[in-house]
Amino acid sequence: MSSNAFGKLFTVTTFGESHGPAIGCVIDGCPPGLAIAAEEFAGDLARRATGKSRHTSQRHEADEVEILSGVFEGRTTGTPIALLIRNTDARSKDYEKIVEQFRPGHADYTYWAKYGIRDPRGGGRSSARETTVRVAAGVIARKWLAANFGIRIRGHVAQIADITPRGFDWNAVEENAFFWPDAGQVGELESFMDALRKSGDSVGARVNVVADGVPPGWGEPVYGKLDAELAAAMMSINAVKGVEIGAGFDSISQKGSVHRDEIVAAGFLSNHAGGVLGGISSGQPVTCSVAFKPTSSLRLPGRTIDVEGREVEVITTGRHDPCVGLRATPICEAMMALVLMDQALRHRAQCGDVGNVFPRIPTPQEEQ
Ligand code: EPS
Repeated sequence: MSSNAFGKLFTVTTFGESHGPAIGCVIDGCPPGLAIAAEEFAGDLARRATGKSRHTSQRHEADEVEILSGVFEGRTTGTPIALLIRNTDARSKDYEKIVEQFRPGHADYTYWAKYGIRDPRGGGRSSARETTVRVAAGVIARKWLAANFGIRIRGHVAQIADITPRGFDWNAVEENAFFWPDAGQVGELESFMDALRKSGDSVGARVNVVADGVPPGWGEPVYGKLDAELAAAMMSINAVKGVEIGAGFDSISQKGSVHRDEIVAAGFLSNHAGGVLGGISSGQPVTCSVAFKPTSSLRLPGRTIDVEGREVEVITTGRHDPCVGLRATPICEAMMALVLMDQALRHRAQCGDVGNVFPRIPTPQEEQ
C-alpha cells in the first residue's frame, strides 16, 4: 500500500492497523537538538483517546509511546525518529459477523474493491486508530513551532449535529468531554449524546482549528500552497468530508468589499482569508474548519451486500463512537502542526536569507 507518507522536508510515514500488534510512525527531517521525552506525548494522546468519557468508544488503549530511534540523551539527533504504540485492547471477535459484509458508509467496500483483500478487524488500516500516531508526530512539530516561532495551535468543536455554540471561551474547551467552547451548553450536549447513543445512531461534527503566530511567507505556490496542503492534510483524516479555510463556503455569498481583509497601519481589519493569501501565510491566524461525517458502524440494521454480491442485513456490534468528531480536535491540531512544520522548513530552505523585505503588518493580539 503506498501513500502512507506526507510532508516534503518534515516527512511522516505511519504504519499499523487497528488490531495489529502495534501502530507507529517514522518522522524524517526533524531538526536536531529539540528536547523530547516519551512522557510529552501523553497529554495530546489522552485528549484524542477513546474511553475517556461515556460519549466515545469504550476501547481502553494504553497509548504509551516508545521512542525507538532519532533521540539521544533526550534530544533529537536529526536522524529518523521512530515512534511505536502497542495495541493493548483490540477485541477482534466483534468483527467476525461482518468479515464478509460491507458496512454502508464505511471503507470496507472500497478497500476490498482496490486491494482484493482487507483486514476487517477494527477497520484495519482505515481505522481512526491510525490517527494516534499523527497526534504523536504532531507533538514534536508543535513543540518545534512553539520554540522557534511562538506558534500556538488550538482547536475546538464548533458543531455537533445541528447544535452550535451560543458563547465562546477558549478556557471552557478543555474542561468538557466535547471540546466545546460554551460551558453553559455541556448539560444539553450530554443529554443529546446520551439519547443518541441509546438510539444506536450517529451524528457528524465540525472542528475548527487556528494557528496563531505563523509568520508571513510560508507556503509554496502554486502546487504546494499552504491552504491546499492544509486541506489535503485535513481531508486525509478518517471521516472528513469537508474543509474550509477562513470564510470558506461563506465566501460565495460575501461581496468582495466585505471578503477582502482591509489593511491599516495597525493591521488587518478582518480575517476572511484565514491567514492565507495566494497560498502563502499573511501573518494572520491560519484558520481551518473541518466537517466530520456521522460514524458508519451502527448497530441499527441496514441493507448492504456481502463479498458474493448477495443482499444482506448488516448490524455492527462492538465498541464505536457515536460521533467520531468529538475526538477529532487534537487530530486536526496535529495535522495543522505537521503542515506548518513542513512549510517552515521548506521556506527556510529556499527563502531563509530573504529577510524582512515587507512592511510587517501587525496582527492584533489574539484573545487568550
Ligand atoms: C473504530 C472502532 C473502535 C474504536 C477505534 C475506531 O475500535 P474497536 O472496534 O476495535 O474497539 O475504538 O478507535 C480507536 C481505537 C482509536 O484509538 O481511535 C472504528 O470503527 O473506526
